[in-house]
Order: sequence, then C-alpha cells, then structure tokens
Amino acid sequence: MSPNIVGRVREALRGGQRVDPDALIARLAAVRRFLEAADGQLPDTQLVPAHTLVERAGTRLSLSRDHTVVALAGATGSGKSSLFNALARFELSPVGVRRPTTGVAHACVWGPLDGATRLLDWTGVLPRHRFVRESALDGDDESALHGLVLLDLPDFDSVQRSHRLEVDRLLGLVDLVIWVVDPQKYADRVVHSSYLREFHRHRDVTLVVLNQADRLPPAELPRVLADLRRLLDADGLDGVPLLATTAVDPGGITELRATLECTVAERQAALLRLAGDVDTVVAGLAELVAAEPPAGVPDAGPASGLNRALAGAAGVPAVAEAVEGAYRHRA
Ligand SMILES: Nc1nc2c(ncn2[C@@H]2O[C@H](COP(=O)(O)OP(=O)(O)OP(=O)(O)O)[C@@H](O)[C@H]2O)c(=O)[nH]1
Ligand SMILES: [Mg+2]
Repeated sequence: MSPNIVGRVREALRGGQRVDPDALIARLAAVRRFLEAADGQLPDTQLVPAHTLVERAGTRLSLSRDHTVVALAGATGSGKSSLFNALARFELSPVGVRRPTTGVAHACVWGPLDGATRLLDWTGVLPRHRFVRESALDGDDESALHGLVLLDLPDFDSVQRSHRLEVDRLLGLVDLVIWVVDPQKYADRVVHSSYLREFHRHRDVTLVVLNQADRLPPAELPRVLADLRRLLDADGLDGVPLLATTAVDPGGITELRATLECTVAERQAALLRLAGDVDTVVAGLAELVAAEPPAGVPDAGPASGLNRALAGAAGVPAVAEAVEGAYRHRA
C-alpha cells in the first residue's frame, strides 16, 4: 500500500481531528454536572443514555489506553472470521459452511496479554476464546500491530437472538468497527438501516470492507465499490474509508492491515469513539432541554445550571446558545 493511501485512510479515519484526552474528560465531567442539575427536573428515562455514557466512558478511560479494541461486524458468511484469521495469520476462529458459524465473540491481542486482561474482562470475551499474538515468542514481525485487540463478532442479522444481543452489546463498547460486507449482500436493507446509519456520528471510527472481492470479475469491482460508496453516503457515512479485501489470499488484506497499523499507532480510536458518543448524547439532551423546561420558573437556577453543563458537554458554543435561546423563548 502506498504511503499516500495510508495517509488518506488515516485522515479519513479521524477526520483530520485529534481528540485531546483532557478536553474529552472535561466534556464528560460536564455531562455528569448536567445529570446532577437535571436530577428531578427532567424525566429519568430520558437521561439513561447520558448515565450509561458517563459510566462506560469512565471505565474505558480507566482501562488500557495503549490498546485499541477493533470489532469485525457484519452479516453471516461475509467473512469476518476469515479476515480475523488472516490478520492473525492463524486459524483461531472456526470458519464453517454451516451458517451462522460464530456464536460468541473471539478476541486476539497483539503484544503481551497482561496489559489487556482487564480490558478483555470488560468486553466479556470468554477466556477460552482469547488468543495472543506475541512477536517475541512466535518470531513473526507483528510488532506494528502491538496494542490491537481484534474481535470477531457473531452475525448481526442472525436468526439467533443471542447472536444479535452479543453484537449489539459489543458495538456499544469497542473503539473502532470494521463493517464487513460481501458482493452479494452489500446492499441489504438491514445492514444499512439498522446498523450503518446508526453509526453516522462515529464516522471517525468506522471502516467498511468489501470482502470476497475475488468473487467479482476484476472489471466489476470498481462499479460495486462505487455503488457501495453511494449507499454509505446515503447512510451519513460519507468519507469513511472503504477497502476491498480477499480474506482467502494473503495479499488480499494488505491495505486493511496497514490501516490497522496506523490506527493502533495513533491511539486515538478510543478517544474518538467516546467523543462521538458525547456528541450523540449532547444532541439528545439539547432536544430534551429545549422541549421540556424544568418545572417552575423556566430560566432560574436549575435552568442556567443545565445550560452551563450542557454547553461544557457540547464543547461548542452553538449548542449552548440554541439551548439558552429555547429557555429565553419560553420565559
Ligand atoms: N472466495 C472467498 N471466500 C471467502 C472469503 N472470505 C470468506 N470466504 C468464505 O466464506 C465463507 C464464510 O466465511 P466466514 O469467515 O465463516 O464468515 P463469517 O462472517 O465469520 O460468518 P458467521 O460466523 O456465520 O457470521 C467460508 O466458506 C469462507 O471460506 C473471501 O475473501 N473470498
Ligand atoms: Mg464467523
């Protein structure tokens, strides 16, 4: 892969932005202040996403920041386990003809397991499905991927409810998602409406691969990639990196591997993921505050407390102004 492509993928993955950990922590503290100010003022049920975020972000940031947790997600048979094994260079996760094959998540850690154990405990991947790639022991040059925790997920469109639950749980935790689609099913409605579209605020930590590229006549590949790009744009995922892969050919994952090397080296994915989560929560809270002022006097103490906290959480004055405007209007 040329340095140019690596650079472009890297730029696309973080939208040219870096997340400053202190700024992120300050925004999370502001969400916490908002929740304190909103206690008893706004309906509890509407505050659940913000409470969940504060809890989850606190845990993720307290666990290893040297690791990047990346999930392979997609429909059954798209080739998630095959890509997992190809990246690990070992047959770690069974690939089968029976569908669906993978029922619970499998994990592979590059580098020493010690530092990643608590992180893996948090993801809930069972110890017997955890594997280690440690270059010092196996002699391969895997050092560029040190810090990667790769997860092979079950199928998200599964006939098995337990598979879908496992996928949804893990998609809420991981730092970056690689969506694996194949030439036959890349346009399926459920992939786009139930999943990809939901991730539009996480564009910076989203990567899409068209796997099984070898099954397409070479002349067809650009057309299918262009069609998939059009669908991704419609999902609100314009600009996300889109790569073609062939899991059954060692040369067919070169770009994907190089992209993961960049991602791991930058150590930004966890922060970008959480920043996207804060954006999502703040957008929901801004609507809520604008729609429902606290009981009693609208712009007195509690209201300005909420505004100040939300402004801090938003990290952008525009949201604070919009919220303040809504209060003034009601007053
Ligand atoms: N030709 C070709 N076959 C592939 C490729 N990737 C996967 N396959 C085959 O596609 C089938 C499904 O692959 P899996 O890796 O088990 O797919 P999966 O996404 O993990 O499926 P589930 O675990 O059921 O969700 C297997 O027979 C693989 O050998 C590829 O790039 N090219
Ligand atoms: Mg599988």
